[in-house]
Amino acid sequence: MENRQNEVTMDRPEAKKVIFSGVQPSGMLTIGNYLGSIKNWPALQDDYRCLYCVVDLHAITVRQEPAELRRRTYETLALYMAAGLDPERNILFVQSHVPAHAELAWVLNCYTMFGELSRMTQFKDKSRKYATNINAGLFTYPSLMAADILLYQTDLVPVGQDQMQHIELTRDVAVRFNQVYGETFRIPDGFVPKAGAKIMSLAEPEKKMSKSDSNKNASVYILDGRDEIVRKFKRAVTDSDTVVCRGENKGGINNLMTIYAAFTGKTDGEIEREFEGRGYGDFKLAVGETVADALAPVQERFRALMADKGYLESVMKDGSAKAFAMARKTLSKVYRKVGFTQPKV
Ligand code: ATP
Ligand code: LTN
Repeated sequence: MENRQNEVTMDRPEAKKVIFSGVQPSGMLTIGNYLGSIKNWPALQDDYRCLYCVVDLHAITVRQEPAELRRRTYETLALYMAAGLDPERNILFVQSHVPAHAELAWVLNCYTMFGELSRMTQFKDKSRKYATNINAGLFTYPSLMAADILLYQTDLVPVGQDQMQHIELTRDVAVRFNQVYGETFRIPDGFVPKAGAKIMSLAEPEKKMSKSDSNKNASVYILDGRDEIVRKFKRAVTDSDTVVCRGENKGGINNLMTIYAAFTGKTDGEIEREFEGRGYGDFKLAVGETVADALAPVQERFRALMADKGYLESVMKDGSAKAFAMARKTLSKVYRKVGFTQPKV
């Protein structure tokens, strides 16, 4: 969808469109995260200016164990690269290393309405899940996400389906700010992958697969071993039917078909024909083995990267310097527009 606001030329020196996305280092990444986000990113690295962030500020909206958060921040960055993102062709960085994210988030908080934030599905879900820790950060999470995106004059935000509501809010806040102060932010579009936009839990197929699910059999993690992956798919909840095809009340099979299609590129018709006359058992085994085969090379690259912390830190440092250079232009424009003093020394 083109939007008219962006037809107004905005001062951006780069010819390429900008892509921004992020993942929270809040747990071990699942195949939901993989199929909904990082697997799709390497294909974009030549045609767009891409920034991928490990959003650690977002992660602390839920209580984290400090040592684990630190380790997962390295792991998430390593997984970005293991999935195929080249740090020379993408800006890979950690959110807390670029203070402009928190600074712009504060300003945007003052242009985001209580009612808008109250309607966010993720906030409602997480308030239920973490009922003893419904903190202000969990509530204003979308303003920080809007800051992430708007700082870089982003055109496109590749995400899983669950994040589209936050992108809509980002657009609304950006339009509101532009209406008051004149063109300041580019209005971004979300973009959801064709296959794998919403992978469901293997244990409760009506719920999305999530890296912070307490039931470890519900999610397949990118770093699970082969036997573990095959075992989890064997145990996946299905239904009492026997035919491998999509259908209402067949949430489990629909999900397995989505996963199989996303990893093999096969259509539903092809999958149905492949498993005609064979039961769910054969299908589950095939899905498990396919996923394990596809993840093996990612895991190997991940292990090599994690063995070299020095290299990961150099990528973080280089990425945050590049991100900061872009972010400060937008932040200083915003500060000027809202009326903050900016003395020239
Ligand atoms: P948490 O459980 O900690 O909230 P999460 O697993 O939902 O985490 P995020 O870090 O919030 O993961 O999301 C990272 C990216 O992965 C986002 O683009 C999100 O849309 C995508 N994503 C997350 N879960 C799924 C899923 N089940 N299917 C497809 N995409 C997903
Ligand atoms: N909220 C997102 C993670 C995220 C993000 C972003 C995604 C934080 N900032 C900016 C895209 C663009 C999530 O996946 N839960």
